Amino acid sequence: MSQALSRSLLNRSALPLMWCAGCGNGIVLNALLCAMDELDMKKENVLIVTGIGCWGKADDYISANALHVTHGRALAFATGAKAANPELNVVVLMGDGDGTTIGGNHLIHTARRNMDLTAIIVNNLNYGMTGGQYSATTPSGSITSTSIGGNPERGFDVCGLVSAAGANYVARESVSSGMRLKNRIVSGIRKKGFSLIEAMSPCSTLFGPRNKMRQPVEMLRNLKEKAVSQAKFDSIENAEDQGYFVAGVIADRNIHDFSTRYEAEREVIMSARGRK
Ligand SMILES: Cc1ncc(C[n+]2csc(CCOP(=O)(O)OP(=O)(O)O)c2C)c(N)n1
Repeated sequence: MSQALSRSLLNRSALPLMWCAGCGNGIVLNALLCAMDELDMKKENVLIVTGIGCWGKADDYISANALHVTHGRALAFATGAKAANPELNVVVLMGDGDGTTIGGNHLIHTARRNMDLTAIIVNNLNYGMTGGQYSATTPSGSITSTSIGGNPERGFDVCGLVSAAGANYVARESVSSGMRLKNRIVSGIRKKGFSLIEAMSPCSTLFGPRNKMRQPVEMLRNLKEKAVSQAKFDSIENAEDQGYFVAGVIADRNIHDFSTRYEAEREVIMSARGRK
C-alpha cells in the first residue's frame, strides 16, 4: 500500500505485534491506519472501541482514544459514546466471536438503529484467543476444538444479516487484498450511518492446521481463491459449502442515521418545552 509509510496513528511503542506469524490482523490494522491517514483523521476526534479477543488487542497499536471493553459489548459502549458525543469518529473492532456470536444481538440492533459508527469485524472463522472453538461464522463441516468431527451448524452470512437489519454501508473483503480492504474502510468511515466491513482473515495457528491448511500461505491462497463477485458466487453450485464468499460492496445507501434523527427530535421536544 503506497500510504503505508505514513501511518501517523500507529503506536510504535507497543510494537512488535502480539499476533501469531501468518495471522491476518496486521494487514487489517495496516489498512485501517492507512484509511485514517487518507481521511486525515486526528487522534483527538477518534475513538477506537474493542471487545475481547486477538483482534480486540488492536487498539494497543493505535494512537487515539480507546475503550477496551467486555466481550461482545463493544457496540453497546460505542453506541453510548457516539450518542454522548456525535462529533466523535467511532471505529469498533471485533472478532467474529465477539461481534457476531456473543455480541450478535448488539450487531443486529446497531444496524437497525443505523448508528453512525464504523465496525470492522475480522472473521477468522473461530475463537482465536481462547483456543479455536467454533463461532457463529465457522462454516459447516469445519474442524475446531469444539467440533472435532466437523461443525454441524451453518455459519452466519454476517454481511447479509447486517444489510437486512438496515445498515447504510456493508462490505466484505479478504486480507489477501489489502488495498481493497483499505478502500472499503475509507468508504465506511465516510458514510453517515452504520458501516460494517467484514475482513476475511486466516487464523493460521488454530483454524488452518485443523482444516488441511498447514502453512499460513495456504490459508491466504485459499482466501484469495474463494473471494468472488456476487455473480460468480451465484453461478457456482453449492458455493457456500465449498467455502466461497462474496467480496465487494454488499450495501451502500443513505437511510437516515440515528444521530441525525435523534438531534432533530430533541430540537422538537426542547422547543415544545420552551428551551433550546
Ligand atoms: C463474557 C465472556 N465470555 C467469554 C470470554 C472468553 N473469551 C475471550 S476472547 C474469546 C473469543 C474471541 O474470539 P473472537 O471474537 O472471534 O476473536 P479472535 O480472538 O479470533 O480475534 C472468548 C470466548 C470472555 N472474556 N468474556
